[in-house]
Amino acid sequence: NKHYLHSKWVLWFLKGDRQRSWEECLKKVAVLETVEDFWGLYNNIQPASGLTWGSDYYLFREGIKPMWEDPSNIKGGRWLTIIERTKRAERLDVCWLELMMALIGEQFTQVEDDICGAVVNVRQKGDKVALWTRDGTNDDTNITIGHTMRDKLSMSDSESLRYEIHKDASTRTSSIVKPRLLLPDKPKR
Ligand code: M7G
Repeated sequence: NKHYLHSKWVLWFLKGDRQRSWEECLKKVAVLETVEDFWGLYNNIQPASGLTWGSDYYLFREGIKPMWEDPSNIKGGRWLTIIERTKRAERLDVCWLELMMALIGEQFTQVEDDICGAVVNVRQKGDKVALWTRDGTNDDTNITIGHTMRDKLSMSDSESLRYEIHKDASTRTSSIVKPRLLLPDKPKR
């Protein structure tokens, strides 16, 4: 008596390795069809906080590769939150788990077709948790998604969420990408 997910999801893992190309480092771990598949996998892999620096997990809808170049991502972007170093122990694994559960539980109702997947980047300079959406110019939908993400991750007002267009990130010359959207919104005056 298994509990089938609304759609299939694929977990990918990337272990940073300067000797190889980014794409060569990206490996498919498992396809998830049921709730039981999800917990069976989750309980048997390292939590994000246990990975070495430069590693990533990606949870994407089956059929969408977790890269900017995929047709579903090419016009898209991401809601990004950077986990403060001092909050790592308390926030990193929780945020990543809550985001994965929101995805497989299709908690982004009405806008689920716009959700491509989620990413956690384990980085010494600050871990990142992000949600990738299909259309970077669809502000209304993306704001709805951003609010849901803030809610699912129980983000406080001091934790900011920024929406970046993948095209801007992939062609960046500096490490700073100007966000298209911000939550909480900048105070208006
Ligand atoms: P990152 O891992 O997203 O963040 O990107 P980081 O800067 O905090 O490590 C690091 C590098 O990985 C990028 O500059 C790209 O060279 C490569 N990379 C990351 N992503 C998500 C992609 C992608 O989708 N496609 C390609 N071709 N390269 C990527």
